[in-house]
Amino acid sequence: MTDFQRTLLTGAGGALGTQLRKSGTRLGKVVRLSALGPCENLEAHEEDFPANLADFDEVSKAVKGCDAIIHMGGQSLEGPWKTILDANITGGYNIYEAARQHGVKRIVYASSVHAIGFYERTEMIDGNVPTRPDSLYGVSKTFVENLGRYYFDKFGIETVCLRIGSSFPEPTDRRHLITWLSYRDCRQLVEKALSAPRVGFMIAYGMSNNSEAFWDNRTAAVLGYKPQDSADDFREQVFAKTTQGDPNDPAVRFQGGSFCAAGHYEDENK
Ligand code: 15L
Repeated sequence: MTDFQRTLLTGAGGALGTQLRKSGTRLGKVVRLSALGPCENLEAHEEDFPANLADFDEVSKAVKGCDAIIHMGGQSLEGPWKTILDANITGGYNIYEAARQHGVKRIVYASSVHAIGFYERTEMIDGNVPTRPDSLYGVSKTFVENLGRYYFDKFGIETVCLRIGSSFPEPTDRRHLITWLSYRDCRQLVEKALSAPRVGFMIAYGMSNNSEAFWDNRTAAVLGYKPQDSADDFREQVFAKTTQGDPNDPAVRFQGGSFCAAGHYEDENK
């Protein structure tokens, strides 16, 4: 159970934000929901606070009165540079700077596998390896991770960066058998990141209890995370529907999958 009085959940209208709402008051006594537009079906402990992440004044008003933030908002895939810049990079700065100005104590940040996507699948990495982004989206994730480090070192705001793998209802391809994070485990991981007594600045991976792994996730264990689900249960059905692929294809070779094989977004979407 968290001690936070009021927790801001950004990206509350997105797929994972919607799942996290099911954690109820385990996220905070009051949970302030924020998305670009209004959120619906509010529970008694929820309040709605739409804000554009790229607008500092709007973000500042949303953050004021909160003592914790779960920052899920922004662009969740590769996209136009301007979108990444506004929603993720400026948006991330606005969240941290508003947090500093309003005395927020802890931020849980939805980072991504794409911060380290260009590690080979044959490499076992932990949260301390240098980043190797596979996209401008991945670069934006490393930027906000670094904001978290800076705002902890200089101002003492704690951050847990969760490098989320593939959080979907179930794994649908062979890479997901390694990177899958069930919705239930995603909720637990965020709850633990909020309720652990002291986290400082920490990077953990968002994966379920999958027996195939390229992440050493001991920092998540430090938080008390004990995943309940496993992609192993879907192995047969995924193998029946998919093929191995060329091991030299960047989509198969690297941890970031298809993001590593894709060209430059702006070139391909003129
Ligand atoms: C992500 O960061 C995305 O938000 C998600 O939609 C998936 O593409 C995931 O990574 C993944 O690589 O599986």
